Amino acid sequence: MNEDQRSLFLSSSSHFPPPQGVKLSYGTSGFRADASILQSTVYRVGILAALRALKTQSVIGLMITASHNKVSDNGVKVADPSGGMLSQDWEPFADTLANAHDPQHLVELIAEFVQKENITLDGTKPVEILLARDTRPSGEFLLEAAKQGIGSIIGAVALDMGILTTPQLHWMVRARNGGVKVSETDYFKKLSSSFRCLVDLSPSGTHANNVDDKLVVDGANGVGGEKLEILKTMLNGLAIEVRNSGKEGGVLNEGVGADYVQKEKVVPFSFGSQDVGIRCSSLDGDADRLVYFIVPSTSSNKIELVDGDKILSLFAIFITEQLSILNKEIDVKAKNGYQCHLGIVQTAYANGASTDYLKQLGLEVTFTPTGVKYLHEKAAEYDIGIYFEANGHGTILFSEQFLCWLKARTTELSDVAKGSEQHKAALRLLAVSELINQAAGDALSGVLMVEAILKHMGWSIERWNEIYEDLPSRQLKVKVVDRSAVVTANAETVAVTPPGIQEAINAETAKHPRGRCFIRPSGTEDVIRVYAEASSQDAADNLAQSVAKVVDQFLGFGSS
Ligand code: G16
Repeated sequence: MNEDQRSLFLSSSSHFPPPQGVKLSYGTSGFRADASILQSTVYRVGILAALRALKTQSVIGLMITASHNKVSDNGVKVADPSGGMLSQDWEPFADTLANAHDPQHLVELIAEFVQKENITLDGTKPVEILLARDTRPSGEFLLEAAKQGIGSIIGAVALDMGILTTPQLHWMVRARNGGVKVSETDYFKKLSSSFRCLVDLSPSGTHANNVDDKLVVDGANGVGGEKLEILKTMLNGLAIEVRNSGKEGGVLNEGVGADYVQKEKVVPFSFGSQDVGIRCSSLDGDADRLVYFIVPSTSSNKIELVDGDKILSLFAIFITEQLSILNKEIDVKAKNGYQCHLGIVQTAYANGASTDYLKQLGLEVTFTPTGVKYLHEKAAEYDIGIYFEANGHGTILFSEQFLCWLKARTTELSDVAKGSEQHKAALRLLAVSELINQAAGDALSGVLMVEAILKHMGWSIERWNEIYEDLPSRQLKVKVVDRSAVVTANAETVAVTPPGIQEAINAETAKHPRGRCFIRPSGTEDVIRVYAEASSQDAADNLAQSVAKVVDQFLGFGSS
C-alpha cells in the first residue's frame, strides 16, 4: 500500500471511531445493531465493498437495511458480483475490520489483507459499488458513512441508487455484471412483462377463481409498499391494494410486516373482518420476504398463515407440472433431451408437514442452516433449485445450461409443434426464469409468481392452503447473557454447546406426540430462538415454553 493510500485511510477513518465495548459480527445477513452505533461499521463495510470490487474486478452492492428489525435498528450487507450474498470466506475479514479499535490498527489490517488477496490499490482499474438503502430515517447518515469508506479507496467509485428494496439492489448488481446497465424502471418492466407472459400462457378457463378479485398487500410500512404502488400501475389483470405503505404514518415493522404475521399469526394493523374471503399477503421491511394469509370469518384476530413453505410447495407443483409436460414428449436420453435435476432446499424451520408433502411428490429435499446465503448456495447446485425459508425468504434458481437448452428447444421446434403443450411448458419455464429474481429472494417478484400460478391452476387461496395441513408450531425468543454460547450442528437441529442443553431439550420434546424442537442463536437480533412443533397447538406452545425455560436456566441472566 503506497503512502498516499495509507494517509487517506488514516485521515478518513479518524472521523469514524468504533463504538466502545461492542463486538460486531457479520451475522445471518450482514451487520445489524442499533443505528446510533453503526456509523463506523458502515464506513468500514464501504471499504470492504470497495476491496471486494477491486479483487473481483466487478460491480459490488452495498445495502443499508435491517429488514424485519425494529425501526431504531439498522444494518449493512454486501452483494457479490453474482448478486448473491458476500462470499463467506470474506466474512472473517469483515468481522476483523468492523472491530478494529483505532485507525492505525485498521490500516494495518487492510494492508495485510490487500497483500494476502493480491489486490492492487493504484487506481488503474476503477470499479463501481452500487449503494442503496431502505426507508429507515437512519439510512441517510449511514449512507454518507458508506460513501466515505468507498471514497477512501483510490479507484473505487460509489453510485448512489437511492431508496430500493434489498432484492432490487441484488438484481441490479447481477444485471450490471452481466453487461446490462439497468435502472429501477428496467426492473419494473421486466417483472410486469414476464408476469404478463406467464398469465397469457395459462390454460384457458382456469382464471375463474381469482381473476377479478383483488390481492391486498401489507407493505410493513417500508420500502416494499412504496415500490409495489409503482409496480401495480404496470400490471394488467391483477388488482392490488397496498396497505401499510408507510405513507399513512405507521411505524416500520410495528404490528405489521411478514415477520410479525408469520411469528404472531395475527392480522397486521389495518386488516380485519373486511378482509374475510380476500387474498392477503405481507412483505417485510425491505421486501425480501413474503407470506400470504387468510382472515377467517371469526371475531378473533388470528389468521390462517400461508407461509414460505406453502409458497415453495406451490412453486414446486407448478415447476414439476411443466417439467413433466416437457418430458412426456422428449426422450431424455436422445441427443436433444435433457434430464433436469430439480432440488428443493429448506431449513429446520420448515414445517414437518411441508417436507412430508414435498417428499410425497417425489421431490429431492435437502436442508441447510438458516440464512439465504446457505440455501442459495445449495439451490445453485441444481438445474432448477427452489429454496424457501418458512419466514418467506426464497426464490427459484435456474442453471445456465438448462436455460440454454430450454431456449434452444423453443426455437428448434417446428411450426406445427409451436403452440403445443410442450412448447408452452418450455415458454412458461423461461417466463418464470425472467420473473423470479435469480439474485435473491424477492417479495415483489414472489407475489407476481404466486398470482400467476394461482391463475394458471384456477386455485383460490383456500384451495392452495389445503394442499397440506401445517403441524402446529410456536416460535419464541429468549434474551441471554451471550448468545454465541450456543453452537449448533446438523443444519441447526442439534445444540452442541453448552454441554447438556441438547439432552434437556430432548427430554422436553419426548413428552409431546410428534414433538420436534431446536434452538439457535439469531444472526440478526441479540436472542436465542426456540422453534417447537407438535401434534396440537397447546403441545407446541408448552414445548416451546419449557425449552425457553431450559435456555434461560443454562444461559439466562440468573444462570451464572
Ligand atoms: C435474515 C436472513 C434470513 C434469515 C433471517 C432470520 O433475514 O436473510 O435468511 O432467515 O435473517 O435470521 P435470524 O433468525 O438469524 O435472526 P432478514 O429478512 O432479516 O434479512
